Amino acid sequence: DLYPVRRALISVSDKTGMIELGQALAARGVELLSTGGSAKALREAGLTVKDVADVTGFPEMMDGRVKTLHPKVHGGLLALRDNAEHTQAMEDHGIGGIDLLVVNLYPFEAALARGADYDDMIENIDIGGPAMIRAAAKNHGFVTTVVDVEDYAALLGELDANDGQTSYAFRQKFAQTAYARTAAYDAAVSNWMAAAIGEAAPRRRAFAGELAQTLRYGENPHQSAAFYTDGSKRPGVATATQHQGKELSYNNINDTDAAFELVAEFDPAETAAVAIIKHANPCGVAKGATLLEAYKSAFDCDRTSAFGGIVALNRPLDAETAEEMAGIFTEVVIAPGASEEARAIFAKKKNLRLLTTDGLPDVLAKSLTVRQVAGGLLVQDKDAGFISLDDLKVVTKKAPTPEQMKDMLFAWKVAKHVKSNAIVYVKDQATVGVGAGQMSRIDSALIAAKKAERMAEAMGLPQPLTIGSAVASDAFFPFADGLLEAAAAGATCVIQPGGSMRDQEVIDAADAAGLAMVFTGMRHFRH
Ligand code: 93A
Repeated sequence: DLYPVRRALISVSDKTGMIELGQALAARGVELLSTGGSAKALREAGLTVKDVADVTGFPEMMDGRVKTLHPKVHGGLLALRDNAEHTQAMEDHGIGGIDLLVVNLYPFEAALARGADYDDMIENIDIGGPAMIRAAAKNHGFVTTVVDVEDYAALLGELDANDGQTSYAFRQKFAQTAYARTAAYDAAVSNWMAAAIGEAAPRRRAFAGELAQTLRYGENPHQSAAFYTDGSKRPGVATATQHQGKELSYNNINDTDAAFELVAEFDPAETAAVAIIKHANPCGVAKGATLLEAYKSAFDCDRTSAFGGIVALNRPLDAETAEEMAGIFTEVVIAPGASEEARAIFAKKKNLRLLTTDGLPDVLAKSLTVRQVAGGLLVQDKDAGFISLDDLKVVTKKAPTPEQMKDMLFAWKVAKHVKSNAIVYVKDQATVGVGAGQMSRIDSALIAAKKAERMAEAMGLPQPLTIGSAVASDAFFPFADGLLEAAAAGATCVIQPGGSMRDQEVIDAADAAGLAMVFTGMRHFRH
């Protein structure tokens, strides 16, 4: 199953490592063919290269749109070397076999990331490259296809191990990668087009991912798992740099994402903010004049659950906050950067993983969330819903004070990131009770209040922090009972979407209890 590499075609947009590869191939006696820019660079490095234009007898034309789309190229890639008719056709038409194809495509994804305009995007759609990749990969019985710069070393290793040949298994594996690459490429093109024409539900939708990490297991040890990036390069857990500690697990990645997306709700230019996450739900979120202050307040919401939690910061980690965090067992810390001193402090905590990114996730960016159901995929816009003061409608006799308004808006932002049914109590820009994921709203209200009571006892406070708090509900109260439970816990103002058949009943109950209440007109279910 070994097949020799005698002739290679190199056509790459990303020229990283190309010269070295060309030299290594030439040194192994491989004849080189190449397209315009690639050929030029190889030649300038002193290599002997044949232009594809000389092979086809056609110049590269139409701004390069047509350069390799020719039977002399595709025949050389597709011909079955052990088929008499195919080899006869090669001979009849002067087609030389191409045993190795090295291609990386026009940088469509990079153009997308930099927000290129429509025409620029169109020009960045590679046609000849994918055509060659698909042809070479189809003929993996004889032809080796390489589409990633990071695979050059493996290719050369394979040639050395097999005296200038590649094995069938090697070619097959690289063919699989090649088809995944062209699939991902076309997925990016079609998703870009769907967005460009404002098509929310295209009849066909393609998804693709690139392996970032194989995971030891999934949510549980008997489930296998892997982590794929979507190519968007958005700041977040998928593109973060890990500075220390063992590999992240499936659950770590999920929780880290939840933490970072939540803390990104708070503009670092305005305030420091910290979120502590357990099982994808916040067990403490706070703003503060400093990260340290925010961290302490977030921690005080639910010290019990914060143990072994995942912490996200909206500003680069500083030394004083790192010092404070080092006192408690924390699984992961993610921040848009970390000072040298902070890193040195964490370096002593071997089990703590520190991740840094180049920035915060853009909470308003349009993107999709995908969830699998039996036999299908559920796709929706990511919840980038956003309300400001002007959107709020005061529905009670009592109007909230400016302080209450601030706490309600804070609670609302947090509630968006809490699994439904979500009830969030907030006092002085810090959560003081979070009720998550209950099947009844009243239970979420009760659980959050109960936790606040327990914290008050543990901290030796005279009364729970929910006394005098603002409370947010991610969806409307269907009955007055949930609201009354929050009032019993000491909440004095309420933020909720409104829109229930029994809104009036709920408003009356709020008035009777002396609460101020605002409606957002927007719901934040999260399941
Ligand atoms: O415009 S194309 O779709 N038409 C082609 O026939 C073609 N052949 C190769 N783009 C084509 N390519 C691409 O050119 C390759 O996929 C590669 O990304 C790039 C390399 O061009 P150069 O060697 O001139 O830098």
